[in-house]
Amino acid sequence: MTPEHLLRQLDSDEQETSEWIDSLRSVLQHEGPERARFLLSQLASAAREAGLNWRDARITPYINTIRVQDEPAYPGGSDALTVEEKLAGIMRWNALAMVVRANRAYGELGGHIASYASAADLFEVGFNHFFRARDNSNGGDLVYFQPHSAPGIYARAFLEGRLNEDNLAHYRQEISAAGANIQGLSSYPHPWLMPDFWQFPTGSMGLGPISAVYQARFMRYLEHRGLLATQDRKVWGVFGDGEMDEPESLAALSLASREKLDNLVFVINCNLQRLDGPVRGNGHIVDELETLFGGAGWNVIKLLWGSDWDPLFARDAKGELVDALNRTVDGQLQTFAANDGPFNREHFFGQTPGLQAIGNMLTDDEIDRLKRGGHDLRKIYAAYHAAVNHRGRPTVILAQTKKGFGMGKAGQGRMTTHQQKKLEQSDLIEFRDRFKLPLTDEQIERLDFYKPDADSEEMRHLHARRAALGGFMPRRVDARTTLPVPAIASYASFALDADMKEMSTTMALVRMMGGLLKDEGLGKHVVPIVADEARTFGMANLFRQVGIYSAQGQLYQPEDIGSILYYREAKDGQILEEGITEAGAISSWTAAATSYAVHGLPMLPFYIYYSMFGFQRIGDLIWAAADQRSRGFLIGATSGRTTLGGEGLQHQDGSSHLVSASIPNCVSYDPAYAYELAVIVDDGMRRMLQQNEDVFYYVTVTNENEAQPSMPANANEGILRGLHCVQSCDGAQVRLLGAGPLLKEAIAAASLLKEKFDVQAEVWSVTSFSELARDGIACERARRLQRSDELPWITQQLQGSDAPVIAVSDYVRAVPESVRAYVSARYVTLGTDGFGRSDTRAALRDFFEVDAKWIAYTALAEVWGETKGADEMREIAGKLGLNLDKPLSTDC
Ligand SMILES: Cc1ncc(C[n+]2csc(CCOP(=O)(O)OP(=O)(O)O)c2C)c(N)n1
Repeated sequence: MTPEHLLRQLDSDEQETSEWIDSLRSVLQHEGPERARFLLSQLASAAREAGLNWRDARITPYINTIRVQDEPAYPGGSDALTVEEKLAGIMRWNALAMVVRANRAYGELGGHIASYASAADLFEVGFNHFFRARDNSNGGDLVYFQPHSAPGIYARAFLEGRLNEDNLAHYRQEISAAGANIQGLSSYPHPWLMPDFWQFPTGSMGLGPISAVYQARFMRYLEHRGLLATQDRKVWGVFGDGEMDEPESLAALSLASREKLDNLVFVINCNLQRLDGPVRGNGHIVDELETLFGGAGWNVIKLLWGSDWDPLFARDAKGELVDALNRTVDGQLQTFAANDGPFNREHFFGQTPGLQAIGNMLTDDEIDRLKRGGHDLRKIYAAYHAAVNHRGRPTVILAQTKKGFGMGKAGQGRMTTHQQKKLEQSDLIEFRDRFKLPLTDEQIERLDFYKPDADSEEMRHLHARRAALGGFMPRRVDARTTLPVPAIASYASFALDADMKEMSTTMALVRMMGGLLKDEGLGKHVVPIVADEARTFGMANLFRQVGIYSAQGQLYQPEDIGSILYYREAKDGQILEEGITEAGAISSWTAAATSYAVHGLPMLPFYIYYSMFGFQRIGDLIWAAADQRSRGFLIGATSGRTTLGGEGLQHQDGSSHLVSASIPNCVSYDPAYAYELAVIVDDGMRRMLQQNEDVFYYVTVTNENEAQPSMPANANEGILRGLHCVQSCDGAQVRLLGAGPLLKEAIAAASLLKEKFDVQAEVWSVTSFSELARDGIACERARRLQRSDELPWITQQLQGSDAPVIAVSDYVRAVPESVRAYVSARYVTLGTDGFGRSDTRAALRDFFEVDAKWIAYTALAEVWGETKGADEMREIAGKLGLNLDKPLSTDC
């Protein structure tokens, strides 16, 4: 039972109630809304003082928020409405034809009809009246499109002349299309595969909403820092009601209102269904979302009923209709959507005599065609108009629609409609008739695409509207703008000439960033991002240097104002301090990392985080950033399963390099030395900012202090390709490959081997197993396919000796295993498979068998091979202080 219904039952004195309400109405009429609001808040505080514990129910009745009398006139009047309705019908048909055709040809391709069928009108009003494209005078609006509505966006681009029949015929056939020199159409918005079209990949539910919020916030950041005028631009997000179940969808709602993002509009397509069935069969998803968004401080607009309901509400003097709508749960509303006029008359309007009388105002056919708000262009326009004019808060429009709208008995409101890709001829004919499409039965049978004549009213209107709004969209532009990259010596000479000074690679990175931030050309484009770990990484000095971004500036005197590193928030602050939200921080990073294309303004974000909470926790957001052709640095700090020490199981990362290696445009490094890091940062900046390569860098740094050598001569290429020699040795009996923080263990092992066992070892630093493996795969393939004789870098470097090679990494063994095929000598890997532990680095490295002693033991076992028996090896282990009977690290 809804609150209003309950209230009515509880009303013990209806006359008193109506006197109060009349007073309010009279105040409103004679003194206006401001006074009414004041009185209500006075009442509320009197209630509070009296200890009534009264709270406003956040749910409003199940009707439109915008009253009929407040609706603005529709631009272009009824003529425009008629043409735009026709256009929406054409888009629906072409989208449907595209999906059904593809599946007639290849049943496995999939695709969706019902989602766009429900969203078409929401999109059309946006395209015809609100969504502004980027043109010379305006950066334009940004729209995050519901992914499985993509067919509708293609259908529109077809009418606009941006896509042709060949493109549409290659929906979900990107590879075959490329073979025929045609641009195929991606299943979902995909900037990697359709780089001139899609801007934002939204295919994974929940990522669109959080990305849209942080994009709107990033635009404010650019504005407040004086880098870009963004104030009259909007970010629109059109999402599904089912999608709102994803935690990421709701994760940033309070940030959006806290930051007063009135440049942000969400349109939630509440067709009340998700894939399997109703979103909230036994309740109202709209009311639930109203509470959530309203509670988070958003302006909420319910857009539930079309104009044809207005006369019915006008007749509803006793509130029976509103009551019935309040009572009717979503599962039932779906059933009403799936059934015809007589069914709805009997089961909805038949509930009470009063409702029956209201229902009698309409024929069965009119009842059948009663529109939900999200299918009524006039109502949609009113909601969008209110949203874009609302100040001080973001707006959400909860638009009620019917899933599979117009798909007839076979589809509309059916449980199975989400995945429906085939329609019977009779359903297609019904669809044609419903949307008055000028297509013959044969054309319908053949699923012909339909494009009105160029000089038709529809086409002229469509082009005129887009011209007025700045051109076509979505459109992705990469103007290939470059940024100056400072000379490496200007910010990293301390690392290149470290001369055995002690520091951690994290410290080195932060110092380099400090230098880059000061650079005259590049500095202002650098975006340092943290998720409440700046102090952990020694970044507190940047607080003062460049300030923490805050739209409000700093409204308080910070406790540490007297210190030189005080916590400085500023409206033009440069650091994005996101608080404890890795999902939010990576969304900011992506906004900055794609600014070169989205805003035509290249930025260079460094997001520095606990490496465990990166690829593992927010891997899907990183995948989407990759898809979006991000350029920037992800810095996995406090990395390494044995290097982080004390933190234990949930903090010690041993797998991020495995995942990062699987992302094609992610270049990963696990450097050991500050000078390696400097070379990597320099290279990354050059590739991303000057050569406009669509790559991003993942670099792990650690908090272990160590003596940093200066950079040896000729190391550059090896560092970047993944392997360089740091201790060569003529006639080495074994080669030790150490990665990142374990390089020093390999070096110590070499000394042990020499001093205690007279075994000569060479030591190599592996800066990137994944780059070595990629190179290996490419060379091997070229050898097979083109009979190329180029050897992989690792093979070249290690050739000329068949001494065994021992590789050690602070990541799982699968990381060093990835290059096995390219090492011709005997190859043994040591890694940190298993759960982390809280203990000292020394204890952890012994536990995972990756310390100098275990490396030395492993080397001896390989060098000596079968010449030494078990007893002798046990004796050696004893000398080294190793326990050969300890369990495997994965067994405990
Ligand atoms: C993270 C993720 N989980 C699951 C899916 C698969 N999926 C695609 S659409 C969909 C249902 C979407 O329902 P809703 O958001 O209500 O949109 P509608 O199609 O009803 O408009 C699901 C489960 C996905 N794309 N992403």
